[in-house]
Amino acid sequence: MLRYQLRAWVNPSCTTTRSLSTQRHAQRLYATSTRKSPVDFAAIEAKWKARWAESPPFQRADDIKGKPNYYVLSMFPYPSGMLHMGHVRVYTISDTLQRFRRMNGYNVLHPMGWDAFGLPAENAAIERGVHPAEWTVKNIDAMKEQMKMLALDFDWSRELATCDPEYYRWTQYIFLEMYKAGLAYQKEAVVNWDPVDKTVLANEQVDHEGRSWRSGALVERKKLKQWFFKVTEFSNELLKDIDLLENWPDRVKQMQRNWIGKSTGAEFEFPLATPSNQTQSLKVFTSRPDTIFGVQYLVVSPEHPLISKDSLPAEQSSSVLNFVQELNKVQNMEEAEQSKKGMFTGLYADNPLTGDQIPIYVAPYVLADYGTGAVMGVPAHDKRDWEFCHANNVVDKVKFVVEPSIKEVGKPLDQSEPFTAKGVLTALSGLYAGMKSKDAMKAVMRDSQKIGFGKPATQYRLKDWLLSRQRYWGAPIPIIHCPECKVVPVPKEQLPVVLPLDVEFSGKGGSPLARSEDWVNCKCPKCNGPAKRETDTMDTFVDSSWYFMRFTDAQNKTLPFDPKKASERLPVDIYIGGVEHAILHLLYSRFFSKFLLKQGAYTAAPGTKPGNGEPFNVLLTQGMVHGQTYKDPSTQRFLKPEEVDTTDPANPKIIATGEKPLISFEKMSKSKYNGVNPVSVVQEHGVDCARLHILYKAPPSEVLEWEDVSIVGMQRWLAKVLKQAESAKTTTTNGTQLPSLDNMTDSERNLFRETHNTIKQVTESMSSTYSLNTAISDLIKLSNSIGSSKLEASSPIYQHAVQSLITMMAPMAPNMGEECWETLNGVGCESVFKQSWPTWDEKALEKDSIDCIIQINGKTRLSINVPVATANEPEKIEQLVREDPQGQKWLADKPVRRAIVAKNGQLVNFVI
Ligand code: ANZ
Ligand code: ZN
Repeated sequence: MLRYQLRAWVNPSCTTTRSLSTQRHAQRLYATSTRKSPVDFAAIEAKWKARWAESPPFQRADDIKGKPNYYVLSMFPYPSGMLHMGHVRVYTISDTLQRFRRMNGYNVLHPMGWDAFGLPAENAAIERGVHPAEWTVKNIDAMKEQMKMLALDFDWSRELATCDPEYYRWTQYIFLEMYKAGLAYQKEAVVNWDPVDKTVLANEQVDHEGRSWRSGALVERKKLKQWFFKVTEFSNELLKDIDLLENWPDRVKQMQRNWIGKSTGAEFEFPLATPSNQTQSLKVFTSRPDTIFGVQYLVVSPEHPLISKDSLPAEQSSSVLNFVQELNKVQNMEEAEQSKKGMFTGLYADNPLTGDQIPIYVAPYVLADYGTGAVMGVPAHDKRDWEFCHANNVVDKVKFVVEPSIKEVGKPLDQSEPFTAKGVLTALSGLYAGMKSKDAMKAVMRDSQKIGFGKPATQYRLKDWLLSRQRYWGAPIPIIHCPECKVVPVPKEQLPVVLPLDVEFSGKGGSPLARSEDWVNCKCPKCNGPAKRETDTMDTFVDSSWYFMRFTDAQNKTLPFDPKKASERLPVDIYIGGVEHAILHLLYSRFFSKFLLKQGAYTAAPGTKPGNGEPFNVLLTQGMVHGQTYKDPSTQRFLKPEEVDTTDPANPKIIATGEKPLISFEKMSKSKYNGVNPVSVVQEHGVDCARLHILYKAPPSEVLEWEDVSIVGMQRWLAKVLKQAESAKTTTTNGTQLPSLDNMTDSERNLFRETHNTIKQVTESMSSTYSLNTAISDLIKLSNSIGSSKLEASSPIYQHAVQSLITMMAPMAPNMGEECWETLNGVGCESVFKQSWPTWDEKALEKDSIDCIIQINGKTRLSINVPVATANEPEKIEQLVREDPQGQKWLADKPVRRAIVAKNGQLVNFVI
């Protein structure tokens, strides 16, 4: 469906829905496979792929009534055209969890789509002359094929691509809602400007020397009108509600808190010594009002309104304005902020609390968009102030007004570096001398409030979201600029504002949209006069801030999504993705979700915490996949795989020198030659082994060190389970004739206990701890217990064990899960995925006897098996010891004077 829409848009005459080449590609996948396993995984996978295509084992979420909903979501990918191991990892996790939920009777939503706008497509157009739309559609096709190869079960009926007009129409709709609510606005902001190509550059297009990736020109900072979302309106809610996110990793929550960065302190308003009619005073934000006596100067940011011809004294005005202009030529914002440059403005202010007159400077280390864009300089107690002060010789002597509360008697205060901690106020602090910082802050606040000099203030580091991009490949901002009516939103019934397809990509002379005159020129919806379209497009983070909502109702033609459908499905129950999105994507999604809840676009589902609009209940951040690198120990050069002889995997050698290479695991990258292509892994080892291996190698949230030597372990295990299925093959109906616990023999009881223990452990791993690696090791242990059990394969308890094993393995290894299930139950049986997840009997977990360590006079002598019922009865244990030949030897016929039972009966010390 999706491809239809997109293709129709790209090329209205296109009718193919599936390219032949990708079909052939899929067939070719297995042709080269070189397998060593006795099991023909390729054949088994091909068989089940066909079988599932014919009769899908799962119903789609919409088809099921009366079951609880469950929404499993993995972060949708950018369609680069090639899956990497990180993708394979995240989708394997989500597919496993969603299959588990279905088998537990949930009505699961597990959708997939494409984060399809963005720069790479546009670069491809500039470099290779392919249209971004065409390039994107081709990549989507290729990646979807690869996903299907991995037996990932997504609900493709809800597939979406953010570059599809049917999707971005609603992105535009939500933008208009934001605009109407006063949350989308325009203001000037600094952008990277390429003076040669005359175009705006994204940060990624500026190299570390500050040069344009294309023209090589030094990039300039230029102020342009930009669109913003007022995220800061939600600062407090976004911060406060982090506490509600019980199932998010603490690390991510802390990153969100730091990003929002709430800071409390004071705002002081310093009167100017000679006020001009433009400005009377200068406001600063400080987190340390206790240092007010240490203020030796004030500093404003270069963008501060005080830095203007009208406000500056005539004498200094031109040199100061020159200084600021020069600063703007510094390519890199960050570099400017790091620099210690500064200049005296010629202005002075009064400090009403001290009576001092202090100079005002301008310096780029003060940020325009934090606090008031001005600071009080306290060199003794702030590192940046200290550095600035020393670099510019601002004062003769730094004034230390706070000292450590505990210091050595007689030792003078160390004045060689700033003292930034809180402490006790020194004699230089006037009537506050001797107070602790904490008390001094209160006292200073009280006194300065009385004289109207200061007031308490809260600051957030969070800034409004600059969302406009001077790019082509993004959702057009649905705004029209009319000379008469100014900014006019595009009426909703005229959405989508579709990207024109016939544009030229040269990378020069501004954005292709701005040069597309037919498109730019339009009529004003208000006065019908000639007007122009906004040519900026939206940041791709806008697209991804609401896609999880669209999935709840992906085909809706009249709204972004139906409120009822969204309310039934939201919040997402579990969201899985890379930790690199821990800040922005999650924060913006939280912002959208809270906004849309307020708008009534959906309501909080019953049973969830009401009204907070948090979009993701559980967040599972998966770790990176690192690849094995080989380095030459003498030159530290990274070696290509073909330079290393790995015939003996335990002993790799550098072919040229015979030396042992240095081995480490690092982030996969071309320059380290350590990338792994998932397609070749699957070709070589099979889908299920690849899935199991990836889940087994590390807990989901930790770094996974990929090597495929040990993947044979998974092949062996799967072969073993298949054999066990074979041995337990049944013709009779299973599961009905299990003897009761009391009637089981010891061997039966043992295997039964192992089975139920495993069910309990694996269920917990799948539903709450998500330690899928331990789930696999628990299953391996169970198959070992089955292998070493003395029971006949026809024993109902043996069969029950094998059945449970296969059922629990199926979500992770779906092909082999089906194959083993069919082997066990005969051709024509129902899919393993139609089975319900096994449950455990708490009683079966109880051990009927325990091993008890026997000490005689404090020395360990033997261990005996004691029935659980007698574990805490020393007389009975003594009896058992005496019945044991070994025990009899130690106790002889000496009377026991005292018996001490420890560790719940697992240890008994007899004093004789
Ligand atoms: C005087 C002072 C004395 C400061 C001292 C700190 C230590 P947080 O806590 O992160 O919010 N500041 C304020 N506005 C600024 C701006 N626009 N650009 C750069 N720095 C700015 O930081 C608050 C502190 O950051 C403020 O407190 C101010 O320096 C600085 F011993 O004021 B302080
Ligand atoms: Zn108009």
